[in-house]
Amino acid sequence: MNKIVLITGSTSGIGKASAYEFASKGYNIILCGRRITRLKALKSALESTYNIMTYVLNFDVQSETEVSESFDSLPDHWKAIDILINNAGLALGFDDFHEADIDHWNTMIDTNVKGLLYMTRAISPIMVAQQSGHIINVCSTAGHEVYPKGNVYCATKHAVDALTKAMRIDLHKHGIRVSQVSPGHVEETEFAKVRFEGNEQKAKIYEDFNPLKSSDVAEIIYFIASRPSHVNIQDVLAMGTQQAGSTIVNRIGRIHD
Ligand code: 8X3
Repeated sequence: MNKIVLITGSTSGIGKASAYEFASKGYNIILCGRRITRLKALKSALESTYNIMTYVLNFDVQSETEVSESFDSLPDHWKAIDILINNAGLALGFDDFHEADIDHWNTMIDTNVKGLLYMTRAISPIMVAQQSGHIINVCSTAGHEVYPKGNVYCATKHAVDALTKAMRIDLHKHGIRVSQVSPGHVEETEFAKVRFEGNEQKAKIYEDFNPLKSSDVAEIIYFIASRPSHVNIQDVLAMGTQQAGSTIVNRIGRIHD
């Protein structure tokens, strides 16, 4: 019986790269996201390339009702989730605090914090009943440092860091591992496009250095998940070689291409 991994935000970026990474290693995957056309395309691509099964759940993690109804709708054998990857998250806006858009703040808090809470609250009881499981939260370097105009995005990722620790404290006695990955700049994602609301010019933030790729982060997540059961990697803080901090980037060109 293949292990089951559930990935939120699986239709793009780190979530999609993780779906490919785990599929290539023989996991069955519950693909979660808001965009049904992309979910169906991903399901068909993964099943035709790898000898695995996938199950699509189309919902928004911001809605507590949608989260619990989606989880309840899973066939029983799909509910035995081994790994939960809380990947869904976004940055919206890049403004000084006094000028920021409160709707942006609400959406980031509802997705990055409350969505992660709803998912974990729905799935952790199954892991407790199994006395095994692994929760991997996608945090950020923004969960470890605060940078100008990052205000609420950084606050939500600091919350993810606190929740990773809190989950581990409460769940480790049930044999459940709780880990996180904290990447810096990552390309092959919609992060910049979403943060700058489709403004292609502003979203060009990776042109003069090599950031991480979404597949680099997916490989780290798989490494965390594939350690022997007595090993729990608590956090992996990773940046591209040309980055040394949230605001410290060697923008001399893409020297690694
Ligand atoms: C993504 C990294 O520095 O843009 O979470 O916040 S950063």
